[in-house]
Amino acid sequence: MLGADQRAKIQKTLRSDGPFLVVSHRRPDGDAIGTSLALAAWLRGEGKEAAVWLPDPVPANYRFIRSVRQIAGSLPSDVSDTVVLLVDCPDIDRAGDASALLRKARMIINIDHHRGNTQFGDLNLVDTTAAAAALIVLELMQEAGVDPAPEIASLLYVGLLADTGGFRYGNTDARVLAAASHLVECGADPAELSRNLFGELPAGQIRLLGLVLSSLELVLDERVSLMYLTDEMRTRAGVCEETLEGLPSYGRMIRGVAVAVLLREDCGVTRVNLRSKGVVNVSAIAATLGGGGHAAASGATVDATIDVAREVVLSAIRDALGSANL
Ligand SMILES: [Mn+2]
Repeated sequence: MLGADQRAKIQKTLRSDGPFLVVSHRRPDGDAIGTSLALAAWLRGEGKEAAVWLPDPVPANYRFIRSVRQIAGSLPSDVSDTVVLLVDCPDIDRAGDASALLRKARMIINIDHHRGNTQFGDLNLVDTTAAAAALIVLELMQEAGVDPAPEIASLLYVGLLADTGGFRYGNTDARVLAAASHLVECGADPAELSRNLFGELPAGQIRLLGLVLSSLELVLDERVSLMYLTDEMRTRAGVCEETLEGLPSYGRMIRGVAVAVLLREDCGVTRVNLRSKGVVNVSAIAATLGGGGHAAASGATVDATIDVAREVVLSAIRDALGSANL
């Protein structure tokens, strides 16, 4: 089994007294939020002290999760006695400004599934074949002989749903479906959780989706789709932030498109989301832009206006498609 030695040490640490602090990455997604809360709830269920802290606020579309209220508003000033568990975090710097403090923890445990994880922990459980960090935490629970309580099962199910796009992306495999089945047996409600995650949107988000879809551009022999999300579109739709799951994935649905790009204006910089059908490794493209992610879903930030970013991104994609000989 992957990292058997590290696993055994992590299980031993999880059985210790703690205290524990669970942290995930900036701009938290469903896997980061669900997995962090699930891990802390498991530890608390075992009688340990376990808090969750996230470097950015939980987006509105995840506030249906009741336990997000338990997320700490601030970090403790001293973590020298604390075991810090970083989940879904390829690098400790992804925890933002807190990373300097977190490095002073008694112990750092790194539980992640991103390729390119920097193995920054004192103990590292990095399984890049896992569809979600939630899957790794579930397997730790199963290994410890624990069936997740319904609340924990639901949190882990949210992680699986979010990272597989509702069990549709290329990372959907027998292992993640078996895990989902087990979580349903333990009390997760698949229809309700899917509806909460993908089907409970304010009208403004649908208006914004319409504007983004209308911006579609096909380039490079129609193998690359580009869509844009600008501040002007947010104003027209009457929303402050986009909370649509899978917004970057629409361009990938187009027949013949190998790489889908969503460029989002964000406070003077441009956020770049890249999606592929698995043939082109967009995590390598994101890496040339200083970002990262997975083979079929990655992202980067370009410190430039959306027009300049468009040229930078297209040039990186042109190089990648050229060398992939597609
Ligand atoms: Mn994840």
